[in-house]
Amino acid sequence: MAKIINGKEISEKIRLRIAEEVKELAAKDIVPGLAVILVGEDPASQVYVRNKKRACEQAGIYSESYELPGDTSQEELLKLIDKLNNDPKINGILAQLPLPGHIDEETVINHISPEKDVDAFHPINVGKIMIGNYDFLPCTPAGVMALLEESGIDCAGKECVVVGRSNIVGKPQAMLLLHSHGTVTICHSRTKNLAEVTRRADILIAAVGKPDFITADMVKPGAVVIDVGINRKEDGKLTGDVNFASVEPVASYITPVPGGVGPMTITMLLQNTLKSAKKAKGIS
Ligand code: L34
Repeated sequence: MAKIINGKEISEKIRLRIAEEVKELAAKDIVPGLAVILVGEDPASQVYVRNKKRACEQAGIYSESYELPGDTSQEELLKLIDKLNNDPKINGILAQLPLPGHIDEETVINHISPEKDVDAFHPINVGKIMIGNYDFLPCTPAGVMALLEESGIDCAGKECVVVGRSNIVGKPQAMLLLHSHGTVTICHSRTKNLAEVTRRADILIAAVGKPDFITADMVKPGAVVIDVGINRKEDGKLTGDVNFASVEPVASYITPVPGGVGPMTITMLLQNTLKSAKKAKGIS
């Protein structure tokens, strides 16, 4: 029987700390501001953006959201980003991914000022993370590290296996585990004998985007299993990349979906926005 890592509860605890710090800043007339841009009407993205707005309100962070039609041109989007890059009320800018097919995500990400890149997707921030001297950490991998830390799980010397190699999760996740002194392996669709590799993991991070991809036979007894996947089943219910029912009895710790990594992604976004606001005012 695994201990369930409650991401919602841990999130609430961290968000309270953030809200307190935001309140202290308010006394100095400093209000952190976040701009969230959503292009198109993807229902899942709409939910995440709504959750982000609400989380800002609850933490006392000013937020603006731009919900643009799906046929918005790349040029218009870049113009909006220019405006936000130059707006002193705004400390963080986030373009919710995925963007519609006619817009080049890399161009958009590169257009956001690195100082306001609270997703940490800009190549400057990616490079800083690689070196280990960074301002922002990408929200989802940072959320995973916070879950481990808050659960008292130390990565030093452990076999950490990340399944998935995306720029948003897999690659930066591996780097953060390395910074925490884990022995890190990244697996992907070309990995041979995947189950053999995942069974070595003391800490297994699933970020593949395929429901029920990780099954009990792929997990070492006593492993910590973190499920980054958010997949929507035909009945509309959310499910992770881990087959929870079969893996839970084998693992020592496991995160649920929903209520695991998802809320932490948003919490780390608040943290990055706060950090950016402080940096803009010369407060460290
Ligand atoms: N630019 N695009 C950008 N930044 C991000 O950090 C994201 N991500 C991912 C998708 N695109 C992005 C998110 O915000 C995934 N993601 C995200 C954020 C929040 C939640 C899930 C994904 C979340 O709130 N999850 C809840 C359930 C929500 C529901 O009911 O659908 C949970 O408990 O997991």
